[in-house]
Amino acid sequence: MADEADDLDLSTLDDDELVQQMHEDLYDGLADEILEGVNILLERKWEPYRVLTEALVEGMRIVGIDFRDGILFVPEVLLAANAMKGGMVVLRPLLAETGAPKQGSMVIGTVKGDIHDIGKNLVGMMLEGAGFDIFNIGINNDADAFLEALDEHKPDFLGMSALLTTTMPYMKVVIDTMKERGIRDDYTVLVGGAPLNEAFADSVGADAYCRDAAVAVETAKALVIERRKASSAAAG
Ligand code: B1M
Repeated sequence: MADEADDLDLSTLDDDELVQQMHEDLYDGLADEILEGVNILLERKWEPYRVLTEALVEGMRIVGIDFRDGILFVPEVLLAANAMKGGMVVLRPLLAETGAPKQGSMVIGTVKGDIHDIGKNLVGMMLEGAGFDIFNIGINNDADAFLEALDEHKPDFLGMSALLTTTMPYMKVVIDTMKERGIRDDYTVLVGGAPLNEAFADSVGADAYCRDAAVAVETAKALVIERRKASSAAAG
């Protein structure tokens, strides 16, 4: 497939064909082609968010199905992830450039034992675009790393990501450690990741579960408004 893709002039494809081709190129881990496809769609006046969701996230969903079914393996999925990240580098400043008024700040990271970071980075990018300052502390964070980042940046929100059923319980360890140190109520805790749901978020003591990056933005904005109302009511 790589050879065919080498010969193909992506700019000759119509939008649907191009997006379809990008799903195939992502599957094949072709970073240069993904970059080119992203740039072509942007030149065709696609909104950055549409490029992200329809071309990249959808492509990665397809990769995920074949990974689950044992058709793709870790090295191939890593190549796909790297190709996706290359596209995200182009989209990031565009998503962040909305001129949205400052809303608040978030420390965000993936929990201990988990190295998945695409979704977490995407959430960070979308929140930046919505006016949040983001302190992205990366992957494989233990409770001390999260708490150190909270102490350093004093954000409004803590965001935690987990993609594995084996790592998601670690969110409770982080929240319990915050309780032990008497700082739980200083932050609003949002959690997300493919295997999570609302009930899980409740069970670990998070303030909200965010299904995807768009929901993370809506949730964080709504909670900022709620918090402002509560503090102006308290001030009388
Ligand atoms: Co992994 N992996 N992986 N993997 N991988 C999954 C998660 C899996 C579902 C694949 C499958 O079987 N179908 C499966 C988990 C099964 C389970 O536990 N239920 C799995 C597995 C098993 C593994 C390994 C154990 C494989 C192995 O080694 N045998 C291994 C574990 C490594 C580790 O972490 N210790 C592993 C490794 C890898 C790669 C390194 C190859 C690569 C990661 C590269 C990287 O991230 N830099 C990888 C990838 C790419 C995937 C899939 C294919 C794609 C994940 C992704 O990036 N999705 C994934 C299959 C899938 O999810 N369909 C899979 C795109 C992204 C935009 O979506 O991350 O869901 P997502 O993020 C969304 C929402 O979930 C939400 O918003 C995001 C944007 O809309 N969200 C948040 C996420 N975090 C949030 C935080 C928030 C709010 C919302 O905070 C406020």
